[in-house]
Amino acid sequence: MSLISTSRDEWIGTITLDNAEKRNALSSALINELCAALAAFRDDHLRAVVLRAKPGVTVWSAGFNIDELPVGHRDPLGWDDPVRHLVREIARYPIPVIAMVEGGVWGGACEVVLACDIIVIGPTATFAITPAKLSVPYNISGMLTFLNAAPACIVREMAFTAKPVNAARAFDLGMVNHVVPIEELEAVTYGIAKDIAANAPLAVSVMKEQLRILEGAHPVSPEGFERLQGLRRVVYDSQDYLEGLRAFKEKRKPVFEGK
Ligand code: KGA
Repeated sequence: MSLISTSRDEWIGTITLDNAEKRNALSSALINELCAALAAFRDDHLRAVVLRAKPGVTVWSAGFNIDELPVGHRDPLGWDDPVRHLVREIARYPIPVIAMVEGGVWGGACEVVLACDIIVIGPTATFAITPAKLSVPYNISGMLTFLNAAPACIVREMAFTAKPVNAARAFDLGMVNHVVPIEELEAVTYGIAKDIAANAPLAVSVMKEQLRILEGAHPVSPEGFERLQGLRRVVYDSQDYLEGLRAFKEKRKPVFEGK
């Protein structure tokens, strides 16, 4: 059974997350389907893609599929993890991707949405950066996605508290482009997609790539990189990491001891 559905209307493609039972958690299966849909739209030379969930969802996506996180002593969010693949795919995708969001956006899904080119949300949208709830060391490029999307003090508050930010605050902080009443969500989103599709696709595509490269222009020294990876390793080698996974499976609050 498919975990997403797709449709297209002239130059605009739509990908709809469609696994409500698992709250659209970003399993490798779902991400594989999503990447295949993106590839098909690219091959068909579409000009804008809308990434959405089904109307009325309370959870847009619950983030990384926690059941697929490795059980200890292995980087849970390394180069090859499915969310990293998807974020890279969206960032390098030659066509603008517009996230249309209602409901909760958690952890890795928050990064995916913030990696999209334009974000239009309804009043029920919320955004949470959740690694501290699980004792997961988020990866370095992922932290950069957050830093490029919100002021540093807000990223700190979101990452340290893991509390969701509501739609109005996300808009006030400049994290999203538009917050609109639910009945206008589709009209505003597809209006933007149509404006993009009416413009010169080569120019749009090159500007997207320019912005990606400029946003990523944060050199890190080899020593700095190794230090960050070493610090992350302490977290995924910890008992707290195992406790975070166990607590989620057992549907209880984790008890973290800082070791
Ligand atoms: N991974 C795997 N399964 C998940 C999941 C996730 N992230 N979120 C939900 N599920 C499953 C859940 O186990 C349950 O399965 C079903 O989806 C419905 O969830 O039916 P089952 O087999 O028991 P639930 O909890 O009953 O739904 P709800 O009451 O509507 O609550 C929705 C939320 C989203 C509030 C709740 O499911 C939740 O708190 N999920 C975890 C959210 C989260 O912490 N996500 C962060 C994932 O980590 C992440 O992205 C990383 C790596 N990170 O932050 O570093």
